[in-house]
Amino acid sequence: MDILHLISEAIQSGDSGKAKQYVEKALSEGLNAKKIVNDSMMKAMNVVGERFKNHEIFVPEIMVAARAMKSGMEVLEPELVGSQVEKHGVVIIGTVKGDLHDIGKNLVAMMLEGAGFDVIDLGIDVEADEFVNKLKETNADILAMSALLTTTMTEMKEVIEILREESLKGEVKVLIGGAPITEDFSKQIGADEYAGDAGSAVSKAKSLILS
Ligand code: B1M
Repeated sequence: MDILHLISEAIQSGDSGKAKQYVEKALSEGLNAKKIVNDSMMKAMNVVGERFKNHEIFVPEIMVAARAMKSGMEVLEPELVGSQVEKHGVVIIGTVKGDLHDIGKNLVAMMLEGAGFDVIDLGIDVEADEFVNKLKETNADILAMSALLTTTMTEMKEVIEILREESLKGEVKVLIGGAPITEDFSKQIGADEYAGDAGSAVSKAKSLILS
């Protein structure tokens, strides 16, 4: 079995030790961190998601898989964050209220940092007011929100409404993403940009700074 396959298997079975060990091995074999994430770790989480949808596994199994994914990501963090010198701007990021999913959000945060953004990560289950207060406090350039549930994605609209009410819309650019988010939804709620994955979140954030 090749190393990417081994990482995927370790994540799917929730074996954090093996996930960490195989990610370290993949790096030592010269594999690129982004390739490890995209061609192995993400795929593993998609398999886990499908199996959950089909009632083959349940929340506890997803939790151990998520833990294994995180232990692999910890190994990759220095590679993804790197030591970019040119600074692009400040991004506030968080997963919206009611939503506890943070693996994708963390990946986006790491890649933004790696690309030279200063990232303020508010974590998960972030209230609309918390986003807006942090924005006022820091004068950040971009407000980045993640949602993984169809039931929580509507929270993004609430945040944008508050930005409008407080005349902050336009002052800050709003970038959104997460599995259920689409370009149409982004337009519908008045976000400035939508990104489908962490790589495009970086390019969209850069273009927002220039716009
Ligand atoms: Co949950 N979960 N989960 N879950 N979970 C999903 C999202 C689900 C699709 C599974 C399924 O049914 N197939 C489903 C949502 C259905 C829906 O709403 N349509 C679901 C459900 C139902 C639930 C619960 C309700 C289950 C329950 O309790 N009955 C519950 C809700 C809890 C809550 O949030 N209130 C729940 C709980 C959990 C765990 C806590 C067990 C765990 C999360 C652990 C954690 O994050 N720390 C979990 C997990 C792991 C998943 C799946 C299996 C994997 C998510 C993941 O980490 N993917 C997921 C199924 C799936 O996505 N295939 C599922 C890997 C990650 C790197 O990808 O997060 O998509 P992702 O991020 C991508 C892009 O989306 C994008 O870039 C990232 C990488 O390129 N992106 C952005 C993300 N944020 C972005 C922001 C941007 C730009 C791009 O700009 C700001």
